Amino acid sequence: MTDAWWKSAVVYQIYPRSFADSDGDGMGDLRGVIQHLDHLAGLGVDVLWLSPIYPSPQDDNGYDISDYQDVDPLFGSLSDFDELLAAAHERGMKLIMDLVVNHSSDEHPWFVESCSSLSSPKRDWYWWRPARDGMEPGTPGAEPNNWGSVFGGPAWEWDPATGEYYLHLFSRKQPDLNWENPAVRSAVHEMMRWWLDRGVDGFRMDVINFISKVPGLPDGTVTGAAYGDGSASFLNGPRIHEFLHEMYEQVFAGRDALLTVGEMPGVTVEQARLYTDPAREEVDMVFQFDHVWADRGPDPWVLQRLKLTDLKAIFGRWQAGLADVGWNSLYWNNHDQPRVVSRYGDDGDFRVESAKMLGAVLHLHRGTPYVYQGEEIGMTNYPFGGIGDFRDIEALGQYAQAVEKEGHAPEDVLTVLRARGRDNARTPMQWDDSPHAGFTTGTPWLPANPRYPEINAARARKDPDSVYHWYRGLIELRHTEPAVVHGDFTMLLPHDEQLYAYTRRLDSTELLVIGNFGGTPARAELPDPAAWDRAELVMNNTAQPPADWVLGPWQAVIYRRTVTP
Ligand code: TEU
Repeated sequence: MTDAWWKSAVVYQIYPRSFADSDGDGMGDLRGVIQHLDHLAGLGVDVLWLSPIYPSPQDDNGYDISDYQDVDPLFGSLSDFDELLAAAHERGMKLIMDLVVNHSSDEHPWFVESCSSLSSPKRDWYWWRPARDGMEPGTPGAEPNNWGSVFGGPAWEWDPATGEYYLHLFSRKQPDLNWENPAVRSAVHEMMRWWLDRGVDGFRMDVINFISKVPGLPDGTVTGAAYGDGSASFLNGPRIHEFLHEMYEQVFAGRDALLTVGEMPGVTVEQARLYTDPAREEVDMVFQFDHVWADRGPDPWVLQRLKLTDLKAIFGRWQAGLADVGWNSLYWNNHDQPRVVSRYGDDGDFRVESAKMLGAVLHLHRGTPYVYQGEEIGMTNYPFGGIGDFRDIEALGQYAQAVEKEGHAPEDVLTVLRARGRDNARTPMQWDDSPHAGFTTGTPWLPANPRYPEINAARARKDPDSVYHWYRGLIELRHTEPAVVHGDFTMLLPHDEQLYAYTRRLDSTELLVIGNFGGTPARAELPDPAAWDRAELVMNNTAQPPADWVLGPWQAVIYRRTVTP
């Protein structure tokens, strides 16, 4: 397994709704993706991950699926999809789908049938429970337990027709599927095989570590928020490894060259070793969240600045923990995260330098890097004003709960949503300097970031010093330098609050990566600087190499040397 193809691969995530609109309805679509494949092939990425394109009421932008085996007309048709898949394959890129099976849409026929009566054969496909003992169903506090949903409000919705509640960890239009029921599992497996038979190359599995629940669904811990935290009953639940191994056997066994990545909020290193140990046949890699929660304080509505030593401790732990078994995925951005250059970099005067530095520091770790659309041109957060500017169900739901139920000041909540809200990632991809950034000829569903005349793909492709060409270089380095893929990782300067430094070593090749996470010069106090005297400077994001190991603002350097024993 050491030679698994995805170890030297880079994945690019497409959020189809915001990528490119081919028909002027303001919404991105599959033909829009086809039109821009050369931008992606030019970047050198190996795999495309498509966020959900299935029929959906779009309550959570497609993460609420009402038919797992079709394409939403918003995005096109199955034949557009086949064309996209063939066009990606022709360019040597694989394509993986988003698998959203912790929950379906409430408009999925399975759920519609499940609602139809207490004795429906599909009743047990979801989590139905009566009201809390002695409480009047449908009244406040009568929910079967105290859990809150991720998007605000209770995790239970009352169904007056059958007199019971159903569980939804996300919106009430996303009822949780009951994985205890073997019929649910085999229906999911069958659907997955159908996509693989069609030619897709794997899956990114949405909140897959939530699928096994403690069936008693006990009350969660009371935290001071409006609802309890039930996560102990569903994060990495009792049967999760069994379910993933069964999925492997039923769906993936005997098929070559696939990629599976489980999105796992709250996963620990110890659990990830189990999930990604090839001998256990579960998933190839997981998305952990520690490094994107590093700037989250105890109060969710108070912004906390990142401490670089925390970030280094997190990555150091993951690199060490998955060194001998399993594999890391590496990401700064996706459709749920704010833009990294605005978050951990400087999106003002040093936008280009800091975007490049962040890219280098991430990509040179051991693991498979993921690039989210727009990251490769250094796209920034959007200047949101009031709550009316947001579209994301999470932002709207959390705002309502925090302001109306918990008494937080609206301005405090807005400050956090502006900095961290998911809509920052979802504004249209900036293609060129024409209206709406060249995303649509119509009215975009979310406005383009006003910085598009300066920050756009056409301009970046023409400029050899752009973030785009830097990312292209990082991807090429991964493809050509085995030490990037397989080298051992050693963190340096763990106590430095400004510089991020580490080495990678494979046989006689050693790489040194240093990134300055600040706008002032800083000197790297390397343990053995003389060893690097004659090293080759492979990449440098500023005009000058460091003199006497002093890095300029947001500078990043990658050195390579041959180690003589
Ligand atoms: O996200 C899972 C998840 O935990 C998110 O709720 C995330 O922690 C949060 O949004 C950060 O602000 C996945 C999808 O990526 C997300 O888009 C979906 O909304 C969610 O699952 C439900 O399917």
